[in-house]
Amino acid sequence: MTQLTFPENFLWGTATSSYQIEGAAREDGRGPSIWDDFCRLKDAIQDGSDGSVACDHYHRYREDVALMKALGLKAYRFSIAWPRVLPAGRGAVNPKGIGFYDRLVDELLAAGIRPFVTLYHWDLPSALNAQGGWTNRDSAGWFADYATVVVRALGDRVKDWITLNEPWCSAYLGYEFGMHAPGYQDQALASKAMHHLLLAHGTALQAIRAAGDANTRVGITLNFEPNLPASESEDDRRAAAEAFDLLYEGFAEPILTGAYNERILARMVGVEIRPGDMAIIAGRNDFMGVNYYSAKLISARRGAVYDDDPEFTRMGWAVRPAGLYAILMQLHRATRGRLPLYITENGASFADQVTDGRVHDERRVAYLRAHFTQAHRAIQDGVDLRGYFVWSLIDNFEWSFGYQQFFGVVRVEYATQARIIKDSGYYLRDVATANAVL
Ligand code: IFM
Repeated sequence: MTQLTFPENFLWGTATSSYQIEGAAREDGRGPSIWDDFCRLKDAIQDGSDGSVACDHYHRYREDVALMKALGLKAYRFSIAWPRVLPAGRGAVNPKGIGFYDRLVDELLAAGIRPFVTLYHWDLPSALNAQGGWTNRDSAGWFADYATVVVRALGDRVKDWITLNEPWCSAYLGYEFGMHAPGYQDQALASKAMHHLLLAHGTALQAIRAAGDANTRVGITLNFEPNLPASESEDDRRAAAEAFDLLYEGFAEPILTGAYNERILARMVGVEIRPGDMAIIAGRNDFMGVNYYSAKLISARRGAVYDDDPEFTRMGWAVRPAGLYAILMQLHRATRGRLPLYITENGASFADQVTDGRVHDERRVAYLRAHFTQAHRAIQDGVDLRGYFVWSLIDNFEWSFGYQQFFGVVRVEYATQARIIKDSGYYLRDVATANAVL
């Protein structure tokens, strides 16, 4: 059997985010975030939980870094809680807040693990939400100022920065569908949030470069759900190519081309796009982060097809590894291969069982193997893919699903906070060590 080997220096890692794992929500001067507020709303979270304790990573980060080291991982993507650093969102810096990330970065570097830091993974300070949050155009400046504070504090050791995680979720789940914080249901608010998030990304690109050094690299992480043809027929292929894709057209396209297309402009309500905005949004990125979990199947005759799949995860997402190859190739073509890519999230939630102290999560292992294989195929076809971060290092707070979804390659026993490496964790260790799909 031919071994599918990845390029030398390919980075294998895992990803997490602050609100989902840290806990310590009221400790050491952390200010409240929109997720603290949202979790208190009736029925907002399926199991009535919140992230106030989560995986207690704030106190157990050394143990978690040791786990990554034991798994042979060379990179870790985590996010900074804005309200830990700037409790009111702007103004006074909380030294204890930045101190936590300072220690975390040192711990990672001592373990030989390269930090990839996301500046915004959804925990907006409540004080800024009171001023309109992302619907306020000033949010771009607030975000750039916050980014400057963090890069000045950590930029001597952190070289890889991600501005925003999945701005589609912040804008649409947060402001139009009401499923995420701050929980609004208003198309105009979502349109404004979308434009301001993109503007915040572009403004922060400049701020991060100004605060960093010549080795600073900065990009954005977007989530994708590409359209795949339901069959190889010409009609289905055309239908898939022509079908609307808000995730790509609304976010990747303006960043890569500096323009919103007609379909996006037609959906925007009440947004003021000022001269110069699009040039800021299309500022130079050093890389793009790709979050991939599933794809849409499009049939010319039936439209979007939901019932043809062999397998769904516990989230109800169809397992479609070919979509990962498709989006990597689409981005490769759109950037003429000039923009390095990282898979900044990919993984699956399944119901795990502990048997004699082990978690035999063979479905997650199969999911990862199938997706690693597609990533390898894309590299063979010319994609400049530099690394792969599995979502997630540990089971954690899955937003409106609470603690009922399990994405970790390490299980968390929430009653004791004990960590148990799942078979998928050992599999990832073996893949990372061999630098090949096994
Ligand atoms: O847990 C989330 C993460 O915060 C963002 N991307 C998708 C993951 C799974 O839903």
